[in-house]
Amino acid sequence: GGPASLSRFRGALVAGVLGDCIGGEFEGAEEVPMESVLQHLSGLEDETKGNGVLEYSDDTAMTRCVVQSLLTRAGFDEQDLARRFAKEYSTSPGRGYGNGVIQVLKKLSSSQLSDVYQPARDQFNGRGSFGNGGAMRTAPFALTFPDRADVKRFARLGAMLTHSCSLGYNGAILQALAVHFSLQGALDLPLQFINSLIAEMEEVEDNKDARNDARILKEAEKQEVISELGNGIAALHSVPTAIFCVLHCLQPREGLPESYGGLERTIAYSLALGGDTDTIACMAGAIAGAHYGIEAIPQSWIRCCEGAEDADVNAERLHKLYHQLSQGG
Ligand code: F2R
Ligand code: MG
Ligand code: MG
Repeated sequence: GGPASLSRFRGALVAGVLGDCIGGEFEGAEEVPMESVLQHLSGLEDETKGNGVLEYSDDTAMTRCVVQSLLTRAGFDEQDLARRFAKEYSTSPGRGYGNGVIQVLKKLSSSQLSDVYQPARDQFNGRGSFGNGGAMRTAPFALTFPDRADVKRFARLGAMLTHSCSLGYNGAILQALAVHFSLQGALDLPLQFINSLIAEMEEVEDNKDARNDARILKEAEKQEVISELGNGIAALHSVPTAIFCVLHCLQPREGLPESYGGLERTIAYSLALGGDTDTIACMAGAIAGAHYGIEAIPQSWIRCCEGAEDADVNAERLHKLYHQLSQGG
């Protein structure tokens, strides 16, 4: 499809869900042989192997909250989104949330709360979270707002409800911009795509907070979080990885079946990296889906992932809202 076509919207939202559901199998594994990935993926095509439904995790649970909030409010509303995050967590706490963010979600459900951004600011002794939880749920901002300044502004605010460290919310901006550019067809010229992202992020990070937080991460790295960072739970160590997966898989790759198209290659490659596989595949899936469109996604994968059909229906609604907003309506 052309820039901002319905197919790209559906591709982005559905492939994000698939990345999460399919990637959950390997989350936290240090090493994932490509053979295991291909076996897992071919199992999805063979319903007789009885994979059943692959459940989505926090990545999709929170993305769904963002989608529902944007659609219901016809734009960004931090109070509404905070309420939805809190309600979703209290209804289904077992979706594999990050250990820190659980405290924020519990505080967000308090009726006494006067500032919805405060619980996030209190995280990690006031430093805020640098996890990739803001980035993993940010694609709907790119699928709602045609204007790039709005994508950046609302991706940032949406992430800051749980991630007040600049590394966390800037990771969300980077991921949203990657989906935004991909939606416009920018991956047809990969070098230009990367240069556009770099130029945007240089502007976003040209401030004291961003420079200071980069030092905090270095300090934290030396201490206790080194293993998590190695597993890619930090936005800084997973959003660029997701973008790399998409770029790397634009061409056929050795070790991946020739029958695979670019989207299947991207998901398979993301999983084979190990570490935070559900989240990296979710983010790479959203970018790749915005590039290749819904037609590139195997039907058999859609059938076995919880929430994939809902995402398809919601993509159509977001597509409508996006085009209304682009006409100033
Ligand atoms: N959490 C997971 N997977 C691991 C286990 C799942 C669960 N316990 C189970 O077994 O079912 N996956 C999901 O979490 C990631 C997104 O996390 P998010 O939302 O960013 O959470 P949080 O807690 O804010 O940050 C994650 C961890 O990063 C470290 N960290 C962050 N900021 C820090 C700081 N300023 N100083 C030190 N450490 C910091 C902490 O270890 C946090 O717990 C996704 O992978 C999602 O799929
Ligand atoms: Mg998850
Ligand atoms: Mg994860």
